[in-house]
Amino acid sequence: MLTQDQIQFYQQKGYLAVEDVIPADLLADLRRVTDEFVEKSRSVTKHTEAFDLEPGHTPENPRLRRIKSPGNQHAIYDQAMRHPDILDIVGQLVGDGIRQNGHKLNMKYPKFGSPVQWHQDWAFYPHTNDDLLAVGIALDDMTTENACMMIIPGSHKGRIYDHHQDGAFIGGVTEPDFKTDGEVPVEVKAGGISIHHARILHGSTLNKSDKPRRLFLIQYCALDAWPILGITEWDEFNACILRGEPIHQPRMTSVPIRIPRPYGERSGSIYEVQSVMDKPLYR
Ligand SMILES: O=C(O)CCC(=O)C(=O)O
Repeated sequence: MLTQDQIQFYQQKGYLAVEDVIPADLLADLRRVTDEFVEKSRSVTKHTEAFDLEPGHTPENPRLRRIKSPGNQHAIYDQAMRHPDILDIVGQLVGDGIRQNGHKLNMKYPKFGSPVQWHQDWAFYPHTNDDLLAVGIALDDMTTENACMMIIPGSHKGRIYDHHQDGAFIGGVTEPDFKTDGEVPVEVKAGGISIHHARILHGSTLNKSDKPRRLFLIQYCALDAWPILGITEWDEFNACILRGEPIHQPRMTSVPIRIPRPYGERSGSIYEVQSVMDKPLYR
């Protein structure tokens, strides 16, 4: 559980790192299974439903950049996503009823792991209220050296930046005067977790170090935070509830939104969507 100081830090700054959350045996399983998925990625040459590949991926030299929705692909990820210690922490920040609204495992291999351009998750999925956050389970030590996430503290209380270029949503901040003043690294050791608010500005650079950086990111939200863009499948929506029962009354609060439409020419993972940015900050 979080202390009152940690809760206050998250509320003020919009992020938090918590060490020693994942038990050693679960961490070892997550790493082992992730290595198995990297092995499996040798058999594909293009992005699939399950895999997003780095440029230069080959069967001899697999460069898996992301496992998409890993909880649907292996029980160990599902177990981690539902870990009671994580849900207790999330519950302290968004309330007792919890739904997951997406998850992925981002990998940055030594010397080339792709950057993620500055963005706000909220720009991808605005909701009726902003009790939404992402937890990152650190499979490796996350440091500035191996391209941990960078965030701008307090930016979760500010406006929503434009993520459109030539009228199309491209998943990264496109405003010409955008500056990353005051950015800080979210460093956490393997087995710890990072937490960031859905509205906070964040990104990460290329991994130029000789150390891997694997982060299992899970988006959690309050049960009564509903997607502005609508619910496609009612049963699927409710199957994502991790704590609590289905409800019919979302909570509306006064939150700034921009609608991520129309989508740009690239669909798929954030790496793909952002790949058309004219002026990416990270190269
Ligand atoms: O892996 C990272 O550094 C950040 C990823 C991220 O923000 C995302 O995938 O939405």
